[in-house]
Amino acid sequence: EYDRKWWKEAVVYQIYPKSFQDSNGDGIGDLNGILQRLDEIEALGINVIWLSPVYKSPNIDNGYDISDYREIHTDYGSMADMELLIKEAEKRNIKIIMDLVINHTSDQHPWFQASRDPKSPYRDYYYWHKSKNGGLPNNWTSFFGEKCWEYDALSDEYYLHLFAKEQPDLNYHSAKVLAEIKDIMRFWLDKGVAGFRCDVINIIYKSSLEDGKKKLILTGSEHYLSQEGNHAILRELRHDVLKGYDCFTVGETVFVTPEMGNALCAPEREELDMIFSFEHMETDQYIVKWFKKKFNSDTFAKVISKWQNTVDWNAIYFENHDQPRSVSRFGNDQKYWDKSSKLLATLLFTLKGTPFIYQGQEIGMTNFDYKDMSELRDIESFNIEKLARKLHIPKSYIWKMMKRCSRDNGRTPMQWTREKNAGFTDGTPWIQLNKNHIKINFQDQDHSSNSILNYYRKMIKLRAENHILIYGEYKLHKASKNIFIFSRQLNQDKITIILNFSIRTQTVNATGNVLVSNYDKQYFDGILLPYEAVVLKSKK
Ligand code: TEU
Ligand code: CA
Repeated sequence: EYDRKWWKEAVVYQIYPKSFQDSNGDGIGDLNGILQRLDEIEALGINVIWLSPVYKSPNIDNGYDISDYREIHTDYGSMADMELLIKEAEKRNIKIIMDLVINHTSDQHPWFQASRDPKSPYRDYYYWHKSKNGGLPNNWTSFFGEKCWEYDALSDEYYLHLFAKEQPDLNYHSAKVLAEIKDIMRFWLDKGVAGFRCDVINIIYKSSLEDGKKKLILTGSEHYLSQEGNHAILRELRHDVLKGYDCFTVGETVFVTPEMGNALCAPEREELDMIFSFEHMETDQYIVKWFKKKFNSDTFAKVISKWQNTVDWNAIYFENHDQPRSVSRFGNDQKYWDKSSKLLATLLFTLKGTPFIYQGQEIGMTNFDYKDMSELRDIESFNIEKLARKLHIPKSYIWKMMKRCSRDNGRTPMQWTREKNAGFTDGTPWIQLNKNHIKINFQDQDHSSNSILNYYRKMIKLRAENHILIYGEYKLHKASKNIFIFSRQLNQDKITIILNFSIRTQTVNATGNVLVSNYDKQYFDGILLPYEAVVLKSKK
């Protein structure tokens, strides 16, 4: 038999609170808003909600800069609202996992403020260093395209920040830091949350601060990517905290290879339960995401297959709050918007691993329709734009980069209705809605039996009712230009998934009874229409 785990059988729904549902007209989504939408989430068949950060934060990076891990941001409500949300979700058999952002804090966190004093007991919570030869302490570069040392006049030293300068990195060489983190984790687990999504968790331990080998991106990363000290921390958190609760962890792990992935989430290592790997999300870019190349479904399929074959249990995802919308990227958001959204859903729920849906994906939300920089809100976009201007990249090209790659593509508010502001808010939204909510919205799709939304519901139900789609062995049959075919096998049963990633008709060789077709076909004759997805059942 196979190793059953509730978090393997679950489907997770990611909520980006700021853009989900506003309940008090201030234009910002909030906890009460989520509470009002629990029925919709339940009806989708969701078992777990991953809540992007709702903690106290100056919101330089929308909550990924935490100034108090035990308080709720007043924009989102109160701790009482949070407790109510956990309770109401539980009534619907929905668990909540929190975002655990522990590589860095906000520069407004009391720890950091205290640490600016060289004599403070908090000094070693962060990396403070003197300038080296009149320059920065080392030559590392940050994730957001800037230098990663910031000078602080108060202490006349520099501090390390791998992200924005308002996000100083914590120093895990100090045992006090890890002890604090353990307490924070217990605090939330005791409130009844069912685990954590761990932000950039494979870079938290810096084994040295020496100069890095000069690279196009992330100079210095060989000193902090998946270091042995990082593995030791994860094992310690598992042993001292997580083991005592019925919970799971999913690590957001940047720049991982399948081998590194296994070292982080193979069960016998007792570190993480699963990870978000990035390789499939990087198949449409050169080196960095800002330089896109044409999406090529066979590379996409091959990369996915490689991970399916090497990592036994992975988080399956095509979208999150850092990524453009999948239908605009891997599908076709014009003529084949409906079919290609459904094709991607078919893939999402038939791969081996725990599927994660990002809010709005279930109705096929697309990239933003903004006209210029003034409509953007993301700090990463602002920093990259500044850098690109410094490099004399033409303005029109910079805007093209933003349109295709800005994280704000995934952060436009949830499109609930066709009305003004799409039922997201009665006030002025903190970021503009996509005007296509007239065509793409939850309410209309709820009422239309063959909508994308209802297709998601159908696929989630199918997965829940067929253990073969959860525990069955993965086998690649074909990853060629435009065609991706694989199967799942368990005992004597076999389910074959056939996907046409092109706008042309294709012929393939496959037989079986049709379980699902995004064209509502009853039988399969080997002919695939544009963006057709079919799921066939047969015996081995
Ligand atoms: O993301 C980490 C991360 O790798 C991203 O910054 C990524 O490089 C970028 O989004 C690709 O466009 C996590 C969070 O998901 C992100 O929202 C935070 O900004 C970041 O960590 C810092 O906490
Ligand atoms: Ca609000």
